[in-house]
Amino acid sequence: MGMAVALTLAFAAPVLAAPPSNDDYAGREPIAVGDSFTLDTTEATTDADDAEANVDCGAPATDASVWYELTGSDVTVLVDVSASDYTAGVIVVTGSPGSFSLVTCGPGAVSFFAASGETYAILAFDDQEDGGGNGGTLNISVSEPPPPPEVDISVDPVGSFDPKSGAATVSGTIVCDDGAFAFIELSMRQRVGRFFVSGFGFTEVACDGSEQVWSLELFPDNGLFKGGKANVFAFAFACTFDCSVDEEERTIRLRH
Ligand SMILES: [Ca+2]
Repeated sequence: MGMAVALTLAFAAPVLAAPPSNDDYAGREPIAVGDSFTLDTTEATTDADDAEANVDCGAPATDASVWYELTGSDVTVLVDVSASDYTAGVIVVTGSPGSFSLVTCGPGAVSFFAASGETYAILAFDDQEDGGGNGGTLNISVSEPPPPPEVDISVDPVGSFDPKSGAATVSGTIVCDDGAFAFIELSMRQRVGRFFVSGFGFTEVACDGSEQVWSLELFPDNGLFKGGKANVFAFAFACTFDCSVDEEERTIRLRH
């Protein structure tokens, strides 16, 4: 029976970390939709090219910056550095040093339409919003942003009113995709005698993909809401990276 001899080779950790090869514009690394990279940026530096790219952006700092290059293909792309272990920002420019033209910039993630035939330089950097350090583990991904969330609002056929205050309560349901954030605006108009009484309200909903009930108290701008018919216009928009809209207009009945 033989005996396996394991040789342990101890590799010394590098004592001097070198700046990443894409520290400067000239070393920019190709990146494409679907890519996701991590990179140690602690030795990356900032320079005059960063400052030029930041002129029309105004990020608080462009420390520990590294460059990527994306070739457009007529798709909207999402560049996300928010999973980095420091506060990272993104600047996207076209052109070359001395003639940069800002496409977009922002903390955490940006999205933009990457046109076919255009080359985009992407700068990922430490914006120092966390107050210190120089870079860290950059986590950068390029993907197509998710489609705008689905949203569907409905208004209940019967609402209520308070004869004392003249306020009305209108309710309904909303369904919107999990993770989206929705905003509901409601306006109501009721004919009371020779006049119209109107009211307006809004509320927010954290979407979870299931049907959720909303209810809004509308205070009349003038006069008092009363029993009877009223016209309601409900408008909902739900957003992730993009927003979508749904609206419903209906006549409801107000009861005491
Ligand atoms: Ca740099």
